[in-house]
Amino acid sequence: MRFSKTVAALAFAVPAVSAFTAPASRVNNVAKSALNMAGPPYSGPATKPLLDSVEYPHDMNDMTIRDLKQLSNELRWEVLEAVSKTGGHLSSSLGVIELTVALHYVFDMPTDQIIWDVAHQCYPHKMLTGRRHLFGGLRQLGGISGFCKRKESKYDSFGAGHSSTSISVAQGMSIGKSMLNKRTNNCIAVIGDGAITGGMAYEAMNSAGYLQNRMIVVLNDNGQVSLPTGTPSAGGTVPASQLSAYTSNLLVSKPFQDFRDFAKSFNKLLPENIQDVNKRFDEYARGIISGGTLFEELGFYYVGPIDGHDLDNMIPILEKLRDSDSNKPVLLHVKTNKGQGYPPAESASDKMHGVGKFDLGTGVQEKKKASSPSLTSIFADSLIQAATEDRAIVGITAAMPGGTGMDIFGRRFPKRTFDVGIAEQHAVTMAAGMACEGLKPFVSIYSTFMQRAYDQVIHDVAIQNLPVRLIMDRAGVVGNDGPTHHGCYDLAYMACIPNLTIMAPSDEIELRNMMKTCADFDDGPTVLRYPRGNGYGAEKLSELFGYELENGEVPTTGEALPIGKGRIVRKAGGHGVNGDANTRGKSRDDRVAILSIGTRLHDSLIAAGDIEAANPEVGVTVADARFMKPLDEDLIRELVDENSILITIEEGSVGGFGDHVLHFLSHDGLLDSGNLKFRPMVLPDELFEAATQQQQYDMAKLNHPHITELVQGLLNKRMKVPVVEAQAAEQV
Ligand SMILES: Cc1ncc(C[n+]2csc(CCOP(=O)(O)OP(=O)(O)O)c2C)c(N)n1
Repeated sequence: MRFSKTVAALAFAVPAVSAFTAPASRVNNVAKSALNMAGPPYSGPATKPLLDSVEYPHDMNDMTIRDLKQLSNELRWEVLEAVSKTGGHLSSSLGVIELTVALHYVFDMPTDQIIWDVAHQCYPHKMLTGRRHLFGGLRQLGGISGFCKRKESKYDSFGAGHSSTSISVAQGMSIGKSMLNKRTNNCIAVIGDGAITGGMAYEAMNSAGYLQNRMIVVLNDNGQVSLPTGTPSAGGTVPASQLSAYTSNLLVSKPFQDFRDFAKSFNKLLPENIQDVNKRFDEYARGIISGGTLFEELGFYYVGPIDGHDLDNMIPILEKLRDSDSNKPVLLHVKTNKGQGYPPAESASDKMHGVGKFDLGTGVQEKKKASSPSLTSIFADSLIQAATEDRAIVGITAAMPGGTGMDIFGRRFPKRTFDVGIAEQHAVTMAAGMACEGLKPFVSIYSTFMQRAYDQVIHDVAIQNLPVRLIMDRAGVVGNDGPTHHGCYDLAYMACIPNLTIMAPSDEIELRNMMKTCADFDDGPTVLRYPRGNGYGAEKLSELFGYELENGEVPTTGEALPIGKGRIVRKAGGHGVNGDANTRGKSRDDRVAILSIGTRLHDSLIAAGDIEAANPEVGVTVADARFMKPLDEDLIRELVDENSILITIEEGSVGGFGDHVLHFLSHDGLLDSGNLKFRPMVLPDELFEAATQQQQYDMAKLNHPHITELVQGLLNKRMKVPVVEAQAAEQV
């Protein structure tokens, strides 16, 4: 503990904070601001003496509040400098600089536990816990993660990336500590007003209130729920949360103002030395009838709202909570600004939530020039087209309008766009309800976040065979966000559910076709998954995929596909390679088929050319399954009939497409004769840490050289057979 408890409590369950006897300041001349934010150009301190003196939180022990303010300035600039070089989550970290400093100053990590919800705001925390020097490798191959990770540091109490888990974790830890008779210490969940819209947070608060475990929930309220906040939607252009609207009213509500007046006059009756410290706390304590009600009803002791950038205020309040003997859960409501202290972030519509590299002086981000539109924008455009023709079509997002393209749809059809906050389960079941009434809901959720809504997909959509369109963006490996964000499992977890029709496009033309298929198909639920990234563009589409494009342009409308039918894209000796179909692949032994679903078609085609170039007698056929479900059984039979080697390839985990094909092969008797070599290529059974998407494909061994290598190995085996037999005959 940094301060002794000397001051008696007021009439609250939480004891009073110590008289704040600040040690002499370690900085003599901090009055002048270290940050120049009057720019552009914006600039920061050339040296960071206080930050340099903090390797771990205990190094802050002797600091005064004045020092801590200076430390916060230095830390803010350090975060800006680091993220400007690597990219990453910027504004959430900027918004919690003072909160992080205060929490680490008051509490005693790692004995006390701070659990950061989502953990995209953890950069200042990492910098104060021994990892400042590692920020050059933030979110890079071999570098530190952009989220908290237990294996990275004992100061990362719990790993995250998905939202709304922190209160459950804190409660579990609190129960663990008390059952195992560890000393009474603090479990602190820091959760944003976005993350607290997730249902799991309420499940946790409900149970914490009922079980009455000691824990502190810090509600970091910055009025930003979705990414970006304020997409035009059926709820208006506001944060997607009634709770957010409720908490933002707290500061201005009449009862709150009345209470503050009352608290001030009451405090005047107390001895002066207690007044100062208690003044702040009392103003925020649970008697604030307007604010506490919701959380009080759930069984929490509510404190707030307080200014999360005001260390003078925040530190004594945190100390009070720390020193309380109460076993009641506490909710401390803190108001912050996302992007605080950096004008370009504060004023940006997305608050510079997730950024690439940027210029510190101006805040301008480096934009890579994309040669063709992103798949997300193609999805949005296709949805707008479909919705223009069909009034029953609506779009739903769970707090990700920007990432899913629902913001584009929302601008065109605000009343038909629904942002439900971080509530994937609710989004899917709400869509099921809409489908019952004849609407055609397109629910777009990143593959990784759809995991949250698994039971809803089964129980509310599939079992009732409701025509909900489940759109999964970011399917497959996603790059720098790492393991919590990969969309690797959806083919496996969706394909085992009856009634679903599941598609994965291999390129942007196919994405449009599949969107049209989803829009037209009304006999049951459809699932469409596509990766993070851009289309290939006209040149590649015609050169590699063999499209004959009208006027050399990528089509901007789609055509509905026959359900459950794949297509042959390349025949042996086919498009763009030397040789022709008559001279190669004459016998079945010389014929190879690659059956791809989704993104790997591109690499399959390159591999096919390379294999044929290296083996003049061999012919490689490449097919695109298009549908994971229903499987195109006729196509598989045809490929087995004509080829002695069959490879399946997908950007998904084991248990997905390849396994379903294998299941079919064995039950259809296609393996019985023993003359088929079958190999499924899938993502390996491991977690891919942060890296670029390309590096991750390489690590996964799903690029064209890996396909070539696998096929070549099988061809070599085939060719070795007669040699071995000949040698064996000689020996006899
Ligand atoms: C289950 C889940 N759904 C969606 C997301 C994507 N996401 C990351 S941060 C974020 C907004 C979080 O808002 P808040 O908790 O208020 O933190 P802020 O970004 O405002 O700092 C969202 C929707 C997620 N991480 N987890």
